[in-house]
Amino acid sequence: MHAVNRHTSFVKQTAAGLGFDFCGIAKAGFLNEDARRLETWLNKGMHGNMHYMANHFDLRTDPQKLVPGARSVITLLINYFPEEKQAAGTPKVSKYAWGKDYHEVIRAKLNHFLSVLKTEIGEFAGRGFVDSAPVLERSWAQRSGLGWIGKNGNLITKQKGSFFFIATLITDIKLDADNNSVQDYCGTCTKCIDACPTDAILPNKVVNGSQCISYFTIELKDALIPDKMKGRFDNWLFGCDICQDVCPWNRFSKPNADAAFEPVPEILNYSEKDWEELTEEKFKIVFADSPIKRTKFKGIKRNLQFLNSHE
Ligand code: B12
Ligand code: SF4
Ligand code: SF4
Repeated sequence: MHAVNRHTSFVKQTAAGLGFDFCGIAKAGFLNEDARRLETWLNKGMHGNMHYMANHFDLRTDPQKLVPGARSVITLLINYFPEEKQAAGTPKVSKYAWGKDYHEVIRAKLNHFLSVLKTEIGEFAGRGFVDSAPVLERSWAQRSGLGWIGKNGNLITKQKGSFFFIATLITDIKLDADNNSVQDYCGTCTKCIDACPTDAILPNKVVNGSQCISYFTIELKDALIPDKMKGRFDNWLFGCDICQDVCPWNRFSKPNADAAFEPVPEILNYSEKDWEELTEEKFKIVFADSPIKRTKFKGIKRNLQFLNSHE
């Protein structure tokens, strides 16, 4: 018992020392209720063209299938709330995409975290994930007591809101789990549901991915955005922050201090005309390290055209 506690406190201290904003621990196991929610979501086609979401159902709902022998799931939150604002009237880019690509920034941090843990604890099985693996990251964050899943589907911390990336480390070390009886502080609020321009937020904390502006502007590949969405994007060029911007808990957001998330100046200042005049060559240079490159040049041009098409 003593040794278990020692590892737990070392994990927490190391996470804080490496600049992770929050660290919570849950016992690894099959996510029964989440599996049913995910199944319903997939059966209703709420993943749209994101076919990868229908893959690896077993791994996604059971960390022991992803990391054999897994005993603990460590969840780390990384603040990306920026100090700056985009210039008024410019095409909007969601805040998570203002700096360097978080996948790379956080993967490096996770590797460092793992190596420090191994020097202290010795060899163990452990894999770090951020975003792209079959892991229900928000569910684990909630299970490890870091916050609650709001009506807008996001994991919200009572202390600092929801503008956080989630990273997950699945390991076979036995650790003490955090108290996971987190209260839900949404109460009677419905601000996110009322503000979503495409009605993607449904009752019971279900977000229809295939109706979300983030899906249309980032995930929808090689296809035109459906006409029925015309006039409903509120000038969002890449992603959408509306359901978080209106959330009262984000009054408690504090700017991050990570140089890697320093905004690309063009994102803050580019007018519609600048985006229109942007060449593929320049796009590749300016957004070389940015999450924006996910849509490729073609995707940004398609989104821009879509925003203009109803005016
Ligand atoms: C696919 C995906 C999308 C899709 C679909 C969104 C969706 N609702 O699933 C699209 C492209 C639309 C999208 C958009 C965004 N995304 Co996204 N996305 C993902 C991804 C890759 C998978 C999510 C998933 O599993 N969806 C399937 C559904 C069924 O799962 P879910 O929504 O998480 O719901 C589960 C839990 O909420 C749980 N649950 C909810 N309520 C309750 C209640 C009970 C009682 C129980 C038991 C369980 C439970 O049940 C569900 C099934 O387990 C994750 C990364 C990852 N690997 O987890 C990032 C992730 C969820 N996205 C993230 C972000 C930041 C965004 C955006 C804010 C980006 C933007 N600004 O444009 C928007 C927000 C849209 C929104 N309101 O949800 C962050 C969220 C961080 C946070 N604080 O919550 C993640 C975790 C990426 C990361 N590593 O940081 N995303
Ligand atoms: S990100 Fe925008 S479109 Fe998607 S659910 Fe939130 S408010 Fe709606
Ligand atoms: S806007 Fe209101 S209902 Fe939506 S997530 Fe925030 S507190 Fe919950």
